Amino acid sequence: MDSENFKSAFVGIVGRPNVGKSTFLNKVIGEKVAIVSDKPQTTRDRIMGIHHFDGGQIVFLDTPGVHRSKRHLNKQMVSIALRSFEDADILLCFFEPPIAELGYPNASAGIFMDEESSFTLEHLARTTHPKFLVLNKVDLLDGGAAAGEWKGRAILQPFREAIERTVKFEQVFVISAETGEGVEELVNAIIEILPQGPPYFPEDMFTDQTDRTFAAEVIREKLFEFTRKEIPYSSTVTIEEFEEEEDPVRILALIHVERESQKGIVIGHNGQMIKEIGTAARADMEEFLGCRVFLHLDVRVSKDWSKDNRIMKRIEYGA
Ligand SMILES: Nc1nc2c(ncn2[C@@H]2O[C@H](COP(=O)(O)OP(=O)(O)OP(=O)(O)O)[C@@H](O)[C@H]2O)c(=O)[nH]1
Ligand SMILES: [Mg+2]
Repeated sequence: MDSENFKSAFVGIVGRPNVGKSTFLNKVIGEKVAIVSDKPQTTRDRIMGIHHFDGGQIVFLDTPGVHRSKRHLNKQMVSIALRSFEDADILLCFFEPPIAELGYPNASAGIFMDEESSFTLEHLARTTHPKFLVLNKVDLLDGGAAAGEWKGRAILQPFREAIERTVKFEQVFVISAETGEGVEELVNAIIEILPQGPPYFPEDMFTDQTDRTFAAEVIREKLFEFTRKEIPYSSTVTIEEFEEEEDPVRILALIHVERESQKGIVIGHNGQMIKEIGTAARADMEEFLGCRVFLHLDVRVSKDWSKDNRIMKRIEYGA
Protein backbone atom coordinates (compact mmCIF):
# COMPACT_ATOMS: atom_id res chain seq x y z
CA MET A 1 0.00 0.00 0.00
CA ASP A 2 1.25 3.47 -0.80
CA SER A 3 1.45 4.76 2.77
CA GLU A 4 2.58 8.23 1.69
CA ASN A 5 -0.81 8.95 0.25
CA PHE A 6 -2.80 7.02 2.82
CA LYS A 7 -5.30 8.99 4.91
CA SER A 8 -6.49 8.07 8.37
CA ALA A 9 -7.69 9.48 11.69
CA PHE A 10 -9.49 8.62 14.89
CA VAL A 11 -13.00 10.05 14.90
CA GLY A 12 -14.82 10.23 18.24
CA ILE A 13 -18.60 9.78 18.29
CA VAL A 14 -19.66 11.71 21.37
CA GLY A 15 -22.79 13.09 22.99
CA ARG A 16 -25.25 12.62 25.82
CA PRO A 17 -26.74 9.15 26.37
CA ASN A 18 -29.32 7.75 23.93
CA VAL A 19 -28.72 10.15 21.03
CA GLY A 20 -27.91 7.32 18.61
CA LYS A 21 -24.11 7.14 18.68
CA SER A 22 -23.95 3.35 18.56
CA THR A 23 -26.73 3.16 15.96
CA PHE A 24 -24.63 5.46 13.76
CA LEU A 25 -21.51 3.33 14.21
CA ASN A 26 -23.37 0.19 13.17
CA LYS A 27 -24.85 1.96 10.15
CA VAL A 28 -21.45 3.16 8.93
CA ILE A 29 -19.71 -0.17 9.49
CA GLY A 30 -22.64 -2.09 8.01
CA GLU A 31 -22.47 -4.65 10.82
CA LYS A 32 -23.70 -4.68 14.37
CA VAL A 33 -20.57 -3.96 16.37
CA ALA A 34 -22.05 -1.88 19.20
CA ILE A 35 -25.15 -2.74 21.18
CA VAL A 36 -28.13 -0.38 21.02
CA SER A 37 -31.17 0.12 23.24
CA ASP A 38 -33.95 2.61 23.81
CA LYS A 39 -32.68 3.18 27.36
CA PRO A 40 -29.87 5.63 28.17
CA GLN A 41 -26.36 4.54 29.29
CA THR A 42 -26.24 1.42 27.16
CA THR A 43 -22.62 1.71 26.00
CA ARG A 44 -20.18 1.31 28.90
CA ASP A 45 -16.85 1.16 27.13
CA ARG A 46 -15.18 2.61 24.08
CA ILE A 47 -15.86 0.60 20.94
CA MET A 48 -13.89 0.91 17.74
CA GLY A 49 -15.40 0.57 14.29
CA ILE A 50 -13.08 0.82 11.30
CA HIS A 51 -14.39 2.15 7.99
CA HIS A 52 -12.10 1.29 5.09
CA PHE A 53 -12.16 3.13 1.78
CA ASP A 54 -9.88 3.27 -1.20
CA GLY A 55 -6.72 4.99 0.05
CA GLY A 56 -7.63 5.35 3.69
CA GLN A 57 -9.47 4.39 6.84
CA ILE A 58 -11.58 6.13 9.47
CA VAL A 59 -11.28 4.69 12.95
CA PHE A 60 -14.55 5.55 14.69
CA LEU A 61 -14.63 5.55 18.48
CA ASP A 62 -18.10 4.97 19.88
CA THR A 63 -18.25 6.18 23.48
CA PRO A 64 -20.52 6.03 26.53
CA GLY A 65 -22.97 8.94 26.78
CA VAL A 66 -21.85 11.97 28.78
CA HIS A 67 -23.96 12.48 31.89
CA ARG A 68 -23.66 13.43 35.54
CA SER A 69 -23.85 10.74 38.18
CA LYS A 70 -22.46 9.97 41.61
CA ARG A 71 -22.47 6.25 40.93
CA HIS A 72 -19.04 4.66 40.52
CA LEU A 73 -19.84 2.73 37.32
CA ASN A 74 -21.32 5.81 35.68
CA LYS A 75 -18.42 8.05 36.63
CA GLN A 76 -16.11 5.51 35.07
CA MET A 77 -18.21 5.46 31.86
CA VAL A 78 -18.10 9.24 31.62
CA SER A 79 -14.36 9.33 32.19
CA ILE A 80 -13.92 6.80 29.34
CA ALA A 81 -16.04 9.06 27.13
CA LEU A 82 -14.12 12.22 28.06
CA ARG A 83 -10.79 10.51 27.47
CA SER A 84 -11.98 9.75 23.94
CA PHE A 85 -12.65 13.47 23.47
CA GLU A 86 -8.88 13.84 23.89
CA ASP A 87 -7.76 10.74 21.96
CA ALA A 88 -9.75 11.50 18.84
CA ASP A 89 -8.47 13.70 15.98
CA ILE A 90 -11.95 14.75 14.90
CA LEU A 91 -15.18 14.80 16.95
CA LEU A 92 -18.70 14.02 15.76
CA CYS A 93 -20.89 15.72 18.36
CA PHE A 94 -24.30 14.04 18.45
CA PHE A 95 -27.53 15.74 19.50
CA GLU A 96 -31.17 14.78 19.02
CA PRO A 97 -34.05 17.21 18.47
CA PRO A 98 -35.48 18.33 21.82
CA ILE A 99 -39.01 17.10 21.16
CA ALA A 100 -41.52 15.73 23.63
CA GLU A 101 -41.47 12.33 21.92
CA LEU A 102 -37.86 11.92 23.01
CA GLY A 103 -38.59 13.02 26.56
CA TYR A 104 -37.83 16.74 26.28
CA PRO A 105 -40.99 18.57 27.35
CA ASN A 106 -39.69 22.14 27.15
CA ALA A 107 -38.86 22.88 23.54
CA SER A 108 -42.27 24.39 22.90
CA ALA A 109 -41.41 26.98 25.56
CA GLY A 110 -38.21 27.80 23.68
CA ILE A 111 -35.94 25.89 26.08
CA PHE A 112 -33.68 23.66 24.07
CA MET A 113 -30.90 22.68 26.40
CA ASP A 114 -31.33 19.94 28.95
CA GLU A 115 -28.82 19.27 31.72
CA GLU A 116 -26.93 16.53 29.94
CA SER A 117 -26.67 18.37 26.64
CA SER A 118 -25.36 21.47 28.45
CA PHE A 119 -22.87 19.34 30.36
CA THR A 120 -21.68 17.75 27.09
CA LEU A 121 -21.32 21.20 25.51
CA GLU A 122 -19.24 22.41 28.47
CA HIS A 123 -16.75 19.64 27.78
CA LEU A 124 -16.83 20.17 24.02
CA ALA A 125 -16.09 23.86 24.51
CA ARG A 126 -12.74 22.93 26.02
CA THR A 127 -11.62 20.87 23.01
CA THR A 128 -9.66 22.29 20.12
CA HIS A 129 -10.03 19.54 17.49
CA PRO A 130 -12.18 19.86 14.39
CA LYS A 131 -15.78 19.25 15.40
CA PHE A 132 -18.84 18.37 13.33
CA LEU A 133 -22.28 18.98 14.79
CA VAL A 134 -24.54 16.01 14.05
CA LEU A 135 -28.29 16.43 14.52
CA ASN A 136 -29.58 12.87 14.56
CA LYS A 137 -33.07 11.28 14.50
CA VAL A 138 -34.51 13.78 12.03
CA ASP A 139 -36.80 11.08 10.71
CA LEU A 140 -38.86 11.61 13.87
CA LEU A 141 -39.59 15.19 12.84
CA ASP A 142 -41.24 14.02 9.64
CA GLY A 143 -43.59 11.69 11.43
CA GLY A 144 -45.70 14.47 12.93
CA ALA A 145 -43.58 14.82 16.07
CA ALA A 146 -43.90 18.45 16.94
CA ALA A 147 -42.70 20.86 19.57
CA GLY A 148 -45.24 23.63 19.98
CA GLU A 149 -44.97 26.17 17.21
CA TRP A 150 -42.20 24.26 15.40
CA LYS A 151 -43.58 21.97 12.79
CA GLY A 152 -41.55 19.27 11.09
CA ARG A 153 -37.89 20.12 10.72
CA ALA A 154 -38.30 23.81 11.58
CA ILE A 155 -37.11 23.19 15.12
CA LEU A 156 -33.63 22.29 13.88
CA GLN A 157 -32.68 25.91 13.19
CA PRO A 158 -33.33 27.37 16.68
CA PHE A 159 -31.92 24.20 18.24
CA ARG A 160 -28.74 24.49 16.24
CA GLU A 161 -28.40 28.16 17.17
CA ALA A 162 -28.78 27.30 20.86
CA ILE A 163 -25.99 24.73 20.57
CA GLU A 164 -23.72 27.04 18.60
CA ARG A 165 -23.97 29.73 21.24
CA THR A 166 -21.59 27.58 23.32
CA VAL A 167 -19.50 25.68 20.78
CA LYS A 168 -18.44 26.45 17.23
CA PHE A 169 -18.45 23.63 14.69
CA GLU A 170 -16.69 23.28 11.33
CA GLN A 171 -19.78 21.79 9.69
CA VAL A 172 -23.33 20.78 10.57
CA PHE A 173 -25.08 17.59 9.47
CA VAL A 174 -28.69 16.57 9.71
CA ILE A 175 -28.95 12.79 9.73
CA SER A 176 -30.95 9.74 10.66
CA ALA A 177 -28.71 6.93 11.84
CA GLU A 178 -31.80 4.75 11.69
CA THR A 179 -32.80 5.32 8.06
CA GLY A 180 -29.31 6.23 6.86
CA GLU A 181 -30.33 9.69 5.64
CA GLY A 182 -27.29 11.97 5.52
CA VAL A 183 -24.90 9.29 6.76
CA GLU A 184 -22.95 8.92 3.52
CA GLU A 185 -22.60 12.70 3.19
CA LEU A 186 -21.21 12.87 6.70
CA VAL A 187 -18.69 10.08 6.05
CA ASN A 188 -17.63 11.78 2.79
CA ALA A 189 -17.14 15.07 4.63
CA ILE A 190 -14.89 13.31 7.15
CA ILE A 191 -12.88 11.77 4.30
CA GLU A 192 -12.49 15.26 2.80
CA ILE A 193 -10.68 16.54 5.89
CA LEU A 194 -8.78 13.35 6.79
CA PRO A 195 -5.10 14.02 7.22
CA GLN A 196 -2.36 11.82 5.87
CA GLY A 197 -1.88 8.95 8.30
CA PRO A 198 -0.89 5.30 8.59
CA PRO A 199 -3.13 2.30 8.03
CA TYR A 200 -3.69 1.67 11.75
CA PHE A 201 -5.57 -1.59 11.19
CA PRO A 202 -5.56 -4.36 8.58
CA GLU A 203 -8.17 -4.14 5.85
CA ASP A 204 -10.19 -7.11 7.08
CA MET A 205 -10.57 -5.71 10.61
CA PHE A 206 -13.73 -3.72 11.22
CA THR A 207 -13.87 -3.61 15.03
CA ASP A 208 -11.73 -4.14 18.10
CA GLN A 209 -14.56 -6.11 19.71
CA THR A 210 -13.45 -9.71 20.21
CA ASP A 211 -15.89 -12.59 19.80
CA ARG A 212 -15.95 -12.88 23.60
CA THR A 213 -16.65 -9.21 24.31
CA PHE A 214 -19.30 -9.14 21.61
CA ALA A 215 -20.99 -12.19 23.14
CA ALA A 216 -21.08 -10.52 26.56
CA GLU A 217 -22.29 -7.22 25.11
CA VAL A 218 -25.11 -8.80 23.17
CA ILE A 219 -26.41 -10.46 26.34
CA ARG A 220 -26.28 -7.05 28.03
CA GLU A 221 -28.26 -5.64 25.12
CA LYS A 222 -31.01 -8.19 25.70
CA LEU A 223 -31.05 -7.31 29.42
CA PHE A 224 -31.61 -3.69 28.37
CA GLU A 225 -34.34 -4.78 25.97
CA PHE A 226 -36.27 -7.26 28.07
CA THR A 227 -35.87 -6.09 31.68
CA ARG A 228 -36.98 -2.86 33.26
CA LYS A 229 -36.25 -0.31 35.97
CA GLU A 230 -32.90 -0.83 37.64
CA ILE A 231 -32.09 -4.28 36.23
CA PRO A 232 -30.21 -3.13 33.10
CA TYR A 233 -28.12 -0.82 35.29
CA SER A 234 -27.48 -3.37 38.03
CA SER A 235 -26.32 -6.14 35.74
CA THR A 236 -23.19 -7.05 33.86
CA VAL A 237 -22.10 -10.12 31.92
CA THR A 238 -18.98 -12.27 31.86
CA ILE A 239 -18.07 -15.09 29.53
CA GLU A 240 -16.93 -18.09 31.53
CA GLU A 241 -16.30 -20.50 28.68
CA PHE A 242 -15.92 -19.97 24.96
CA GLU A 243 -15.16 -23.13 23.01
CA GLU A 244 -14.50 -21.92 19.48
CA GLU A 245 -13.30 -25.26 18.22
CA GLU A 246 -16.63 -26.93 18.80
CA ASP A 247 -19.62 -26.98 16.48
CA PRO A 248 -21.86 -25.43 17.63
CA VAL A 249 -19.52 -22.96 19.39
CA ARG A 250 -20.13 -23.45 23.11
CA ILE A 251 -20.54 -20.31 25.20
CA LEU A 252 -21.20 -20.25 28.93
CA ALA A 253 -22.05 -16.80 30.23
CA LEU A 254 -22.82 -15.39 33.66
CA ILE A 255 -25.18 -12.51 34.27
CA HIS A 256 -24.16 -10.69 37.45
CA VAL A 257 -26.76 -8.79 39.42
CA GLU A 258 -26.45 -7.00 42.72
CA ARG A 259 -29.27 -8.50 44.75
CA GLU A 260 -31.10 -11.80 45.19
CA SER A 261 -34.41 -10.19 44.17
CA GLN A 262 -32.86 -9.08 40.87
CA LYS A 263 -31.71 -12.62 40.20
CA GLY A 264 -35.32 -13.77 40.42
CA ILE A 265 -36.43 -11.12 37.94
CA VAL A 266 -33.73 -12.01 35.41
CA ILE A 267 -34.60 -15.69 35.61
CA GLY A 268 -38.31 -14.92 35.45
CA HIS A 269 -41.34 -17.09 36.05
CA ASN A 270 -40.46 -20.67 35.13
CA GLY A 271 -37.21 -19.37 33.64
CA GLN A 272 -39.11 -17.55 30.92
CA MET A 273 -37.12 -14.32 31.03
CA ILE A 274 -33.67 -15.86 30.88
CA LYS A 275 -34.82 -18.11 28.09
CA GLU A 276 -36.00 -15.13 26.08
CA ILE A 277 -32.71 -13.30 26.71
CA GLY A 278 -30.74 -16.39 25.70
CA THR A 279 -32.67 -17.03 22.49
CA ALA A 280 -32.34 -13.43 21.29
CA ALA A 281 -28.64 -13.21 22.26
CA ARG A 282 -27.81 -16.49 20.54
CA ALA A 283 -29.35 -15.31 17.26
CA ASP A 284 -27.15 -12.19 17.27
CA MET A 285 -24.06 -14.20 18.20
CA GLU A 286 -24.65 -16.60 15.32
CA GLU A 287 -24.89 -13.68 12.93
CA PHE A 288 -21.70 -12.03 14.27
CA LEU A 289 -19.68 -15.24 14.42
CA GLY A 290 -21.12 -16.72 11.25
CA CYS A 291 -21.64 -20.14 12.84
CA ARG A 292 -23.97 -22.05 15.11
CA VAL A 293 -23.84 -21.28 18.84
CA PHE A 294 -24.84 -23.18 21.94
CA LEU A 295 -25.41 -20.63 24.70
CA HIS A 296 -25.85 -21.43 28.36
CA LEU A 297 -26.76 -18.57 30.70
CA ASP A 298 -26.55 -18.44 34.49
CA VAL A 299 -27.30 -15.66 36.93
CA ARG A 300 -25.15 -14.88 39.97
CA VAL A 301 -25.48 -12.31 42.73
CA SER A 302 -22.19 -10.37 42.77
CA LYS A 303 -22.91 -7.81 45.41
CA ASP A 304 -21.59 -4.31 44.76
CA TRP A 305 -19.90 -5.18 41.46
CA SER A 306 -20.83 -1.74 40.13
CA LYS A 307 -19.53 0.13 43.17
CA ASP A 308 -16.02 -1.15 43.37
CA ASN A 309 -13.38 -1.27 40.64
CA ARG A 310 -11.65 -4.26 42.19
CA ILE A 311 -14.82 -6.33 42.19
CA MET A 312 -15.59 -5.15 38.67
CA LYS A 313 -12.13 -6.18 37.42
CA ARG A 314 -12.27 -9.49 39.26
CA ILE A 315 -15.58 -10.25 37.61
CA GLU A 316 -14.44 -9.09 34.17
CA TYR A 317 -11.23 -11.08 34.22
CA GLY A 318 -12.66 -14.04 36.11
CA ALA A 319 -9.92 -13.76 38.74
N1 LIG B 1 -36.10 7.34 15.12
C1 LIG B 1 -34.78 7.20 15.29
N2 LIG B 1 -34.31 6.53 16.34
C2 LIG B 1 -32.97 6.42 16.47
C3 LIG B 1 -32.06 6.99 15.54
N3 LIG B 1 -30.80 6.72 15.97
C4 LIG B 1 -30.92 6.00 17.09
N4 LIG B 1 -32.22 5.81 17.39
C5 LIG B 1 -32.77 5.10 18.56
O1 LIG B 1 -32.34 5.77 19.73
C6 LIG B 1 -32.12 4.85 20.79
C7 LIG B 1 -30.71 4.99 21.34
O2 LIG B 1 -29.78 4.60 20.36
P1 LIG B 1 -28.27 4.21 20.74
O3 LIG B 1 -27.54 4.05 19.46
O4 LIG B 1 -28.24 3.09 21.72
O5 LIG B 1 -27.81 5.55 21.47
P2 LIG B 1 -26.40 5.89 22.15
O6 LIG B 1 -26.15 7.33 21.92
O7 LIG B 1 -25.36 4.94 21.68
O8 LIG B 1 -26.75 5.65 23.68
P3 LIG B 1 -25.74 5.35 24.93
O9 LIG B 1 -24.90 4.18 24.56
O10 LIG B 1 -26.68 5.05 26.03
O11 LIG B 1 -24.96 6.60 25.16
C8 LIG B 1 -32.39 3.46 20.20
O12 LIG B 1 -33.72 3.10 20.51
C9 LIG B 1 -32.23 3.68 18.71
O13 LIG B 1 -32.99 2.77 17.91
C10 LIG B 1 -32.60 7.70 14.43
O14 LIG B 1 -31.91 8.25 13.57
N5 LIG B 1 -33.96 7.79 14.37
MG1 LIG C 1 -24.20 3.59 22.73
